[in-house]
Amino acid sequence: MIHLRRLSLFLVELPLRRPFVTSFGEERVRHALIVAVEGEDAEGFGECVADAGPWYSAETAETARHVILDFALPLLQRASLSHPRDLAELLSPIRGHPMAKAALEAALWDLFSRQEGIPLWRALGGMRDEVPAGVSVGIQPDVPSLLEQVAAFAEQGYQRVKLKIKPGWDLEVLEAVRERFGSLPLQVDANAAYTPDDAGRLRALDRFDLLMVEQPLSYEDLLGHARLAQVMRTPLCLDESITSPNRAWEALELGACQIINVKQGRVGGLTAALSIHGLAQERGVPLWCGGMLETGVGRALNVALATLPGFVLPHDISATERYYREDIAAPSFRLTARGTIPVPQGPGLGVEVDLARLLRATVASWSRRL
Ligand code: OSB
Ligand code: MG
Repeated sequence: MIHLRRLSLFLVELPLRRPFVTSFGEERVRHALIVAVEGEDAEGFGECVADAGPWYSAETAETARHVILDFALPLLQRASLSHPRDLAELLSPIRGHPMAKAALEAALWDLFSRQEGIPLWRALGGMRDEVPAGVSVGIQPDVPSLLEQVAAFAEQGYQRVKLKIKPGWDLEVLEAVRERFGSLPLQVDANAAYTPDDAGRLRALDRFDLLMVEQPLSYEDLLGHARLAQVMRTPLCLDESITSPNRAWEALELGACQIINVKQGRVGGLTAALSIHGLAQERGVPLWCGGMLETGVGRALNVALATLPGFVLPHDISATERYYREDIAAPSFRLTARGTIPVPQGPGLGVEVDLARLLRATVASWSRRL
């Protein structure tokens, strides 16, 4: 049984080392809602991946706080859970809000695995002690700046580079990157910046030998992606569209993607991510773990998930120093000479939240007894 005494939320603002620009906007500061649950003899932490504004997803850090405190907490107070995987069922009366649910579930997984004295990756059924690291490079002011950044990341040893694209920052840019880095494993992510009318432009991406094109069309448009997949040689990967195991099943049934970017925070939690993993394993669909510029807490969650056997492609899991000067958790994640991130071996997340740093980054907090 998981006995909970207290639930606390910390809204933190952590400045990014460099602004991160995508087709949907620019992020200079990461706004993260950190969830802490206090059990009998241990504490667990989770991180909500929702941003300050509803640009990547409908959820925001503020809607997550509202849903966790005003709707999830009362459900939690009336129930007793024997395992973190039971939370999703308990919260099922709440429609939507997968990011809010995932953050709470993550804290329970951390608490549970700490109480069991095992690392989270083991509790999830993982099987790796390091995970292949990729890096996601935002839209740059000009092509020379992009080439400079890609060169630096390739030099550091990242196993593949993902370029953010949008109409006008795509074909010419890829031409330049391919010319300079002939054999570098490359993929692109449009964050839904194209429409079915752009099919011609998207087909032109086929000549750059990309590992995949991620989320070219609207988050709502599974059928559009299925039609696009028919005319493209490059595999399609979905990110924003996959908000639950059921949506993953629909996408695969429709042929809307050949690859899934799994973010535990986007699909409703680690348990939901495990069911997507099961689905993908049955069908031989390759998975990789996406990122949302998480702090060390969220990064530890992603690393643990990426140890599962179906996660076979390089992840958007980069070293801490790629994102932050000072993180709220320690130790930080480093890139090995092999281009991997070692999996922490301590109990739970395997990283510790530095309370002083957490409080320094906190702009608002809430705490409730359970
Ligand atoms: O689409 O994968 C995305 C960051 C914020 C929001 C959406 C995305 C991303 C990234 C960065 O691509 C991945 C990372 O955390 O390194
Ligand atoms: Mg993406």
